[in-house]
Amino acid sequence: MSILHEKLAAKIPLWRDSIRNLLKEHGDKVISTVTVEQAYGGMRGVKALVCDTSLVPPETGVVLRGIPIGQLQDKLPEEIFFLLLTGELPDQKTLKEFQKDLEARSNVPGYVWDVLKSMPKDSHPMTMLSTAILVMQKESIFKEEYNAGINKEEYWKANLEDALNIMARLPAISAGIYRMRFNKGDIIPPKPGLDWGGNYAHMLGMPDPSGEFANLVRLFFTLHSDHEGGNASALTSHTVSSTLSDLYFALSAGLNALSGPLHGLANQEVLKWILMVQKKHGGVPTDEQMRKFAWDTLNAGHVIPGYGHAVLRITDPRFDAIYAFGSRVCPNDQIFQIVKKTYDIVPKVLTELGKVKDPWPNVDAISGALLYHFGMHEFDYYTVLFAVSRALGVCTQGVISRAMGYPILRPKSVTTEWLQKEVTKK
Ligand code: CMX
Repeated sequence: MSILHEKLAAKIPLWRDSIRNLLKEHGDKVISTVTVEQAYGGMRGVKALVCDTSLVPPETGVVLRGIPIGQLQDKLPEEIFFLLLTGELPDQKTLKEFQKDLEARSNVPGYVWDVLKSMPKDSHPMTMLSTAILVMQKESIFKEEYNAGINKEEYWKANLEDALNIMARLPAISAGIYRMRFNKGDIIPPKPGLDWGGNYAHMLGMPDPSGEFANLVRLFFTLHSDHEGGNASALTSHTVSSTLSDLYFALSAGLNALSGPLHGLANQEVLKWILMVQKKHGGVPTDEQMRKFAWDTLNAGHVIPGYGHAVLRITDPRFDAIYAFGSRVCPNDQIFQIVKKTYDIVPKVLTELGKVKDPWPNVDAISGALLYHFGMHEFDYYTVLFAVSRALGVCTQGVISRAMGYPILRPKSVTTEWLQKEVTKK
């Protein structure tokens, strides 16, 4: 049994009590209203979900279990998983025990590799990752125990088992996808005793004499782990999981949502865009050239990838963290320099456009530039790193949702005709 079982078994009854009391005493209090504009506008700003793992205040950026992301940059992703799930960072002894538990679960079933190998050679890496997770669904402990008739009070324990097994296998699967899809040679086995992110970097097989690539991977995973419950990937997973589908189904579905260019695929779109800037200007553009390039993108009816956010109203602190890393390890790298130039110019252009609520960069505006610097030039792969990290948030949210007994998600929709009548009612 995982050390997390013990921790959670002690906390869950307290969390359940506090929610029960909140509902009993304040269940009828209004916390949000919905306008017609919000109903048509992707429900932006409607407060109708609970997610205790993280919060995104628009003016500060994501806070994980009460700790701003900026203060967690030096934590390992597995520490973040522990934090999201329990509300506490593990001490060194607990961390070691948890890492051993993950290592013991990390063996990838052979049929996963067979399925991946049989996929079309030009499959998108996100299609491969989502497929790999889905094909492992037959391993689900939740499904098995549900079929055996466990009490619903115990659902979270089975979901936790699934979460841990998925987490443990994700580095090997995702790194294997990189090697397979981009003809990098044989799959590299994990190195016993290495941390979760470090092992992922090792299995990718990139040259890393300074160890800074592994540091970037750890930072990347820590930063992208969780971003409230309402973003498209977390919400999709939450919806699927609320039907009592297991976490294999839920995570695979959530990662399909992450694969859109307005969400996690934006990091690959950014790199494509930056390389176009580089090609057109033979290097770093002048301010005026950058400005024109940005306007040309907008005038062609495209978004500028990596800029804007549905919730944030500042430069994303996750952007700041990777910017600081880049300023330390590769300040003179040309791609990094172009990213800096976009940061100088694009917010002004988007502000001039007039309609963009957040003209500032999000994390995707910079993450790919650093991967590129370290020699990962296959930008189709970048969203996989986002996905591995986002699995931390999605899986922990899934365990907590079952522990709290949240019901099947089913908001009410109305027709345009209903709205037209409603707004003109006396
Ligand atoms: N470039 C051009 N136009 C933009 C824009 C951008 N970067 N960001 C927003 N806009 C436009 C919207 O498309 C919208 O235009 P219309 O009214 O013509 O439809 C208008 O500005 C208002 O949008 P908003 O309220 O500011 O933004 P939304 O909450 O609707 O959308 C987001 C948020 C992220 C989808 C949007 O900013 C965007 O498309 N950004 C580029 C893609 C990107 O970086 N996505 C990654 C986000 C982070 C993540 O999930 O990983």
